[in-house]
Amino acid sequence: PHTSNWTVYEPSQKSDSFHYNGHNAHKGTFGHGLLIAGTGMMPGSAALAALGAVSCGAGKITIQTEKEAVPVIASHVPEAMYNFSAGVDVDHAFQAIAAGCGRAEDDEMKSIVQLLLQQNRPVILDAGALHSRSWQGAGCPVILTPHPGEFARMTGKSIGHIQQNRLQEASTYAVEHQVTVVLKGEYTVIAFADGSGYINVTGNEGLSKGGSGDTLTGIILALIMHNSHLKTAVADAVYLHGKCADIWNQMYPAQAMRPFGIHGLIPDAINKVV
Ligand code: NPW
Ligand code: AMP
Ligand code: MG
Repeated sequence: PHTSNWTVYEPSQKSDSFHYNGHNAHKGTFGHGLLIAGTGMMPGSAALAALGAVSCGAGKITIQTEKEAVPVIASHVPEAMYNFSAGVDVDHAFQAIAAGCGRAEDDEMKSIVQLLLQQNRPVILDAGALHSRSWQGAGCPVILTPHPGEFARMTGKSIGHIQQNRLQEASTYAVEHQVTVVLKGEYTVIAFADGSGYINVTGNEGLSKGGSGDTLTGIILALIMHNSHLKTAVADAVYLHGKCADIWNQMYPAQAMRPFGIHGLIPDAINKVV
């Protein structure tokens, strides 16, 4: 990529991501997000994503999942509502949609993604919703959040090659497919369709535990709904997620950090910015 278009990301106090006021605010002001996530086998992924979303200001969250997943999710996120349909109710008044956490890359997920790309709200695709395909012609902003293993599967390249060329590979993909790519891992890179991008410097190995990425998906969902500037919303989300782990490390060892603890650190992470 043209590295002049790439910068280390520093959030601004003025970002709409952190402006949560307004005299007539009500839950509708802050957006109703749809989270298509979790299964009976992996209910925690949906709970972690929903916790990320609610803790970052989502007004309402509806989770489309399997019935068996609900007791686990509801015990951790009583704010969430549910939808058990197999398809997607794209007519519903959601402001943004995130899909894939705790889901397999199966035919059902593929047809859901197909439907999501035909509507006009921003879509965040993670885990089982990431597969090699052309995203071109999508009617909506598309944000892909692969870790290096997922990005290797999407591109057909090796994890080693991806890791040695993180900026180049993420940027090339983003420009070619006209999507936003959040290539996760140490120094997450956020590549945009116009060739520009950010490098995130928050976060540490305390996040290297199954479930951290699911929380990030929920945080992006929330910030996308109340920050109409998509680039800033995504970058603020990645920054905050990493900042939670950095705040933890000021008090405790990274080893003892757990993904379920991330959402509890979000208030401190936001306070450090504003
Ligand atoms: P290796 O072999 O470890 O070195 P998968 P997943 C590689 C759900 N979850 N740098 C990794 O490499 C998710 O949402 C549910 C380099 C391996 O090859 C998904 O739906 C949870 N390599 C599903 O589980 C908690 C890296 O990628 C491959 C890398 C499967 O997701 C856990 C693994 O990727 C989980 O979130 C890096 N930074 N990061 C729950 N509680 O419900 C990854 N790799 O096969 O897509 O497996 O990421 O665990
Ligand atoms: P996932 O693999 O989908 O669970 O996502 C893991 C999340 O934790 C991503 O947001 C990664 O960027 C983050 N993460 C994992 N390991 C590290 C690390 N060593 N330094 C910074 N962030 C990390
Ligand atoms: Mg993941």
